[in-house]
Amino acid sequence: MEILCKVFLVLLLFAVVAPELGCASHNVRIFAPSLSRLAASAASAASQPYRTSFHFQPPKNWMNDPNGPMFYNGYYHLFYQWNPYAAVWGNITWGHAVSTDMIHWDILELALVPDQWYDQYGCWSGSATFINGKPVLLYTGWSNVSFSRDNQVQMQAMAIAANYSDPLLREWTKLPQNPILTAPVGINSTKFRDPTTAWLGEDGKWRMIIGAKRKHRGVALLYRSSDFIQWEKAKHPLHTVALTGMWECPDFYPVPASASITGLDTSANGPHVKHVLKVSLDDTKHDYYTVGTYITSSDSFIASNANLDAGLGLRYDYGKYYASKTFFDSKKNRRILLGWVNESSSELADIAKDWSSLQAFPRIVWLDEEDNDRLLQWPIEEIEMLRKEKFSLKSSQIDKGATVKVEGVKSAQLDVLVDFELPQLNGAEEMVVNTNNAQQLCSVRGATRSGVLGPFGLLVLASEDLSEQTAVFFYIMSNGEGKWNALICNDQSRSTLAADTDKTPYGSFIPLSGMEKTLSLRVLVDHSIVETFAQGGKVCITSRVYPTKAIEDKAQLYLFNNGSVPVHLRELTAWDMETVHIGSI
Ligand code: DQQ
Repeated sequence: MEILCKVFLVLLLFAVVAPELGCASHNVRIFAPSLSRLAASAASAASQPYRTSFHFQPPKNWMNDPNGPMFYNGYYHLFYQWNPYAAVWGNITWGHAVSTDMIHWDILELALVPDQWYDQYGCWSGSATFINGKPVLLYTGWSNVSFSRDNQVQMQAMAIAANYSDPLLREWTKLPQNPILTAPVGINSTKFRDPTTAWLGEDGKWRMIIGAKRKHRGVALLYRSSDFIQWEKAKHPLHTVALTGMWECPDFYPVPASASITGLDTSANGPHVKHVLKVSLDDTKHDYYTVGTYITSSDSFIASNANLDAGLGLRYDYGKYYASKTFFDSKKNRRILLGWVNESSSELADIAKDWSSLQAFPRIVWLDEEDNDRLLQWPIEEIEMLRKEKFSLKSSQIDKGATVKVEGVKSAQLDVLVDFELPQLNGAEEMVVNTNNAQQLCSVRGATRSGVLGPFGLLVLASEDLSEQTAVFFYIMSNGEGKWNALICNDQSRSTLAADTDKTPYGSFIPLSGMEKTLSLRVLVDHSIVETFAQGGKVCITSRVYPTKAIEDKAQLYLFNNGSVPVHLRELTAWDMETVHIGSI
């Protein structure tokens, strides 16, 4: 009977993920916690000041990477690495939530749990691929080879939906052929994980990449398959960069070379297409992306600018943001980026509050037409449905040392947009600028120190007496050779009076041509997260903060300028935001 069942499953996959599956018994849910228990803990968490109002987070426990995001049959699906037992990493399953707008999420049963020999220690990260319109999941199983945790191995496995006519795709069935891949010769079996969404080549074969490392070289191993079950390793990896360490959660996708905001399906290619390779560096826990060309004849990727190659150049986000993943949203023809935002508090604090980590607010991602090596990111437009009361300030001058309160704002959940008129750049302080010293400069120069053209910007989650404040600010610098950069910082060094949190400021540079008329900021504030989108999304910075006084309706918003040159505010608009409740269906 079992053999018949296996044969049946294979035939169904070849028939391209058939709508009705008879053998769903492989997915034994050995430890799905009951939804009523989750709902009860959500209710008791409502009094917690650091739970967010419009960022996705499960009712309790630990969460990390987003997995297999997709749009299918009217629903967005978000899977995520989740520990059903504790607010620390471990026992990793695939949590599953669905939404019609990526704002209002309902949590379903766990999609994948460690119940097979090849994933007994955890169902690690992976992705979703559509085969003839039906999604299948690839993930990494963590197990051992000799019944000892000392012999850990990572293997790739696959699951298909038990019933494709269920738009919620509640139940997933692991293939009897699993594991479909084990580590190849020359790759340490503990450094072989996180299969990407697959794409179709011109030869009709599927391709996917898997993160790995060789010595200290980051590697994106390339595999090809005709049937999605038998995978063959290509002789050469898709890409590799020396000294970047283990590449986790790679992502590889096309973007229109025209810099159109319209997204492309993952298999799209051609002369009007560029490709993006993203790698998550295990050593530093940062996500780096590179724009380049996918050369189909050699199945390889070349960075447009070698200095910005994978792991060396640009990051999606210069704060807390890791293991991100994109997907093509066929509902609105856009590419959506999701990322894991860890805590900055201690593990003990996480255990005490009974949860850890958020998903960043979903972003749309596309090529920057002013600088084709760079991507732009922006919160999805659906956020606007949450805007309530609006506060505005128009055209005013912010003098040296001034702190201007945005009257009426008393909220820890805000969407803030602000445009500053770019001041005369002559006179900007001279500074040696390189990609590595921005964060350091944010600490050294700080929001409170006096400068010339800056620091100026916003104070969010600020208490009335300003003893707690998270500064988001610009600081303009010259390289002494007629070129300028805007240093952009999230400075959480004064974000809380509490000890025991990491308050290191984060930052990056935005190159300025001198022709820009404005410097702009968009900041999403949500109780314990501050997400900054600077200059139309050229640079993003995400921070976690834990104010003790500036909470709920005690949280205020200010503009400030600590530079000697007055700054002109063109316009500020801030909205108080609706609270979204995460449900279960
Ligand atoms: N998280 C997963 C791994 C991945 C890492 C385990 C990245 O698959 O490499 O929870 O955060």
